[in-house]
Amino acid sequence: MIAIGLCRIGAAWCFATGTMTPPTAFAQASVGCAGDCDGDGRVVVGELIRGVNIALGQAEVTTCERMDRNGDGQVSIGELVSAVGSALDGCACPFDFLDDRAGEVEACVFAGTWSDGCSAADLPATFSVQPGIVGVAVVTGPESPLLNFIAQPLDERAASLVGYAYGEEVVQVRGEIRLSDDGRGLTIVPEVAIEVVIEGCPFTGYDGSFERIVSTVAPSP
Ligand SMILES: [Ca+2]
Ligand SMILES: [Ca+2]
Repeated sequence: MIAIGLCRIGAAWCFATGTMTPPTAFAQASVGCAGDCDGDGRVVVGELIRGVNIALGQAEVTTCERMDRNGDGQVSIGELVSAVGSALDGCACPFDFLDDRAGEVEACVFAGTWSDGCSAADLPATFSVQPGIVGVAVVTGPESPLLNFIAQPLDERAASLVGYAYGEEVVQVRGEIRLSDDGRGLTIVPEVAIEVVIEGCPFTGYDGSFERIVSTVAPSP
């Protein structure tokens, strides 16, 4: 059992979660930057070609295990798309919850949108990853506080919801945050209803997408 405290990146609030048992997956190596076969921190055309060859069954997955994000021994179209994203956007912020480059990149922040299900407009949101913490900040209206979710990574694609903060209120809540296979869609599923109303709708869940890296924060020397 360990005691951990969580803080939202760039925000003034923190809260402790008490004692938690770290998930066993926590200590396992992650797959790192999508498509970066040789682990040099970038994805080049030759690596994309290797991924295509694996997808076509013309090469073994062992020739580039970082293409196979979900470890099923195959390279899917979604996994190729992730690798192309790495080639275009760089490897500094891979779209997963466990990052074996965590010593080099302290925090990654992505921007996206979500729909609350009863509003026509998509609302801005940010998604941040730093070692051991996943955070999602949701715009709830022009005059309303941000709704901040905090979660603890379980594996590359799943994180265990710890709690949320809304204005002065900090509430512990269980549930799950999950990334889509291509790493660009994100859902938040709390186990119980969250007492926050957004544009007249009670918050029941989140289904959003994240396309753009906003910033990276280099670790302190
Ligand atoms: Ca590479
Ligand atoms: Ca796969």
